Amino acid sequence: MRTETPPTVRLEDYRPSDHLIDRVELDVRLDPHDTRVTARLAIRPNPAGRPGAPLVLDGDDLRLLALDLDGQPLAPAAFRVAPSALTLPEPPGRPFTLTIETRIDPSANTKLMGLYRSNGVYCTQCEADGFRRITYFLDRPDVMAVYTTRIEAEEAQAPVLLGNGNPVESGRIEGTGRHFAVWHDPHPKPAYLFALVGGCLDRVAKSFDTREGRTVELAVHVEPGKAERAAYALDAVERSMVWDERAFGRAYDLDVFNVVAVSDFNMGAMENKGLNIFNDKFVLASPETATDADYAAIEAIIAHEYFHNWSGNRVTCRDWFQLCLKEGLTVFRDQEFSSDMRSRDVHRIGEVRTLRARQFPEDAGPLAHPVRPRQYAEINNFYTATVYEKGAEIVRMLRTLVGESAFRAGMDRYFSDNDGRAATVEDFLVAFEAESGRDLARFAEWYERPGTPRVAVTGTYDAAERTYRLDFRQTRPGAGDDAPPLVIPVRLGLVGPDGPLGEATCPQVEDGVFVLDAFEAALTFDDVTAPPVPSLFRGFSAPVRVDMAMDDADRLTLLRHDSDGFNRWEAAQRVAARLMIGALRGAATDAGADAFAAALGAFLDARALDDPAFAALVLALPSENDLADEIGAEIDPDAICSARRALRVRIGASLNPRLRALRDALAEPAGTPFSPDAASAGRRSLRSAALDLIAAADPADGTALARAQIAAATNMTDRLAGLSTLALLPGSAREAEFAAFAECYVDEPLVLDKWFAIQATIPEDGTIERVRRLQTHPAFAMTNPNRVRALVGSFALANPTQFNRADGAGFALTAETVLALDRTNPQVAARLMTAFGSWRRLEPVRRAAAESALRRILATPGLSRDVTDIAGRSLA
Ligand code: 0A1
Ligand code: ZN
Repeated sequence: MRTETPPTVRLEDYRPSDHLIDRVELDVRLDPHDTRVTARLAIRPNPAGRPGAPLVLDGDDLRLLALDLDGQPLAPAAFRVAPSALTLPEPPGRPFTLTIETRIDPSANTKLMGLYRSNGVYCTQCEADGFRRITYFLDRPDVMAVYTTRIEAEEAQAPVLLGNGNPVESGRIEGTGRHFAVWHDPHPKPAYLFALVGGCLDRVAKSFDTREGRTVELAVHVEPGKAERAAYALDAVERSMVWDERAFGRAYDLDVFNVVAVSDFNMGAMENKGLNIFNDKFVLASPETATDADYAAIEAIIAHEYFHNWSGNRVTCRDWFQLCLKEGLTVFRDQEFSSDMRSRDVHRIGEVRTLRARQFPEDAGPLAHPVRPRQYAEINNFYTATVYEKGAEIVRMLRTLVGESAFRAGMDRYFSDNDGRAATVEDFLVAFEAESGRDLARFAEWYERPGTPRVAVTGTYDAAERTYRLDFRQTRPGAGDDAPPLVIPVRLGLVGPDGPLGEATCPQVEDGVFVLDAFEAALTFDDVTAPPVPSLFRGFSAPVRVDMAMDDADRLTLLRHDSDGFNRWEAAQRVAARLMIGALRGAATDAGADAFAAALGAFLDARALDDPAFAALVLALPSENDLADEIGAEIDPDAICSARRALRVRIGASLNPRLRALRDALAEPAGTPFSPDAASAGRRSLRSAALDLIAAADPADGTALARAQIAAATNMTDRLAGLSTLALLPGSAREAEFAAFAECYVDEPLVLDKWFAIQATIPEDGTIERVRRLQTHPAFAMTNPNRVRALVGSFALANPTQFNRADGAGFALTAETVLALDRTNPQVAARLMTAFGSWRRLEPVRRAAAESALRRILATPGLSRDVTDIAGRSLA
């Protein structure tokens, strides 16, 4: 560990590699502490590189054992070696083979990058730059090679040996207790997509025929004894394959597709070619251990990693600045998949909630960056909501602009023109320009600057002319004063007192979309027979903040009558947010809250049973973090929490009989088998949303109902919802249920994560002590990223009142954890640090406390590059 001022990598400095590697033959002899890797690399000068340039292979924490060039040991004067690079100052100016033997210790690899052991299973994580921890290499995505991998291990320790591509050969090495497997991947790939796995694993499998006539063996591998929990993931793999063939014409291209679940993993999952490696949280599911949200996340992440096979693997990124090219596009693809599997409106609302909860605050704080960043000190810190989620929104806007059919044709062209290549954002846009005939040069600006745009809108009705005029004005906070206007697709329509005003027309609106491409623009609708309510940014057609003065009554008209599901939900959210923010500024009235409750009641009467999932979202008021984001400055989380609680109490009281009736109507008849499908999940979510509001207004009743729900629960969704409701109701019942839960799931780490998380998010003063106590619980481990995220991550990112305590105790707890973790796993430590991302928007006392915690972190000797980067940018 060393303190370093991280060198900055800049997009403008990109140049092609001076050398290329065409073929890699790896021989990996696995051993818990002394793994030997022999890499035979077929290297040649790159015609596009500098002639005669030295060969500098990347390394990280490696020990070199032997080095040959074309079969001859290299003289010591012919190379230089360090743990972080292997240099041949004068490599041959012709193709040659370099054979490198290195030694690594997978058991000591606590960073979980490169080759490591998770619960005894050997596995790898190479994105973004982990391959250099396995062997010296040109570890950059534009160096693409064909890999053959021989894996050898003690058979008792690792009976299953998996690699990229197709299996070629396997066998025992007689008399040694060892065995081997050889895998060959015919598709050239960058090193970040390399993977291997060795361990004791059970599996579920099935075969799948692609529409191109290839029979593929699909398999999901999990820890012994957990195979039946892998069935849902396997089914999701198959559904993903079918969907990508139909929706994007993309078929799978190998004979096997393996998914492996491991328990120690820094991120969600990884799309290694033919061998996706997953955090087990996103594979394992049974009704007793996984919630509906878990099932949905498994489906989405299985799909995401699978879809990368084309968007990321067949077509990869030229450099890490283009990360959104694979990630934004693949998120868009997995969102579309989930929307097709589930309810599109409900899914869209979920996508926007995530974007607003994670990306908007990032874009408004010190860690803001463009979707295509122009520089980085540590690339692993750029797997962000901006690159992923805002990146996906850009693809969605592109589809809105060019239309469905040109979009699909553009995707086909992008894949075929760039197949087997490392591409750029420009390569992506060119494909859509060619298919749509539209100049996308100005649209490309979306990739270039940070900040969430604002669009201010005013509407004017002219009764005499029967016209309605909308004036738009866009601004780009955070993007710089010279930022040009963005091309913003505004999907919109007008709504009257009884429903959408279909007859109103406007020449600039085509297929319901107006393209705002100047700082200011106006629209006029004709034939508007009554004062309308505008429904703007339907389906959240652009990732912007919309400022429009509109009274609650008009918004509630939208809740009732808009044809757009997203905007119906949005209308209720806006009213709720206005009421809560008004209350904390002393400007809201009880009458406003009561009118809102009445409107919600009418809405529930009319629609709740038709679409329970949607109704549950309407009842879930904007979160404390949503409100903080909207307030934007001088934030007092305690005041926000009280204002939100007060509105929930009022609504809960006013709707109590209805909510109880709804719960009864939605109760499942005894003996109904559990199904994770969207409709069943929707009914469960509305029942629990109702419980939550009942409990807010009547804690005694809420406690009784929550306990009854827990006692009667036949699945984790209902049980956990009961426990979450109880978590907000201090008292002995809560503690008794917490204790009973822990006892019941003592051997289920993923379930205990939920228990850690619920307790870490209790908005009470005692939570700090509770979290400290839980850090010493036998089930907690700083070495496991899921445990850390469940306990400390939930505290720092999802408990605004306690993380932001005015006495600084929340910041101190988080800072201590970050510093302790940084010694073993800097990547996860750096992620935890992002909780400080909104510190400048706090009121002065909290702001000062956060700043001093940040300064303390930054001043700590021996800090990793990962944490130095986040702390440094947070304070800049
Ligand atoms: N590419 C993966 C996410 C991922 C990124 C980085 C990792 O290590 C630093 C690991 C996984 C995905 O998008 O799913
Ligand atoms: Zn991805």
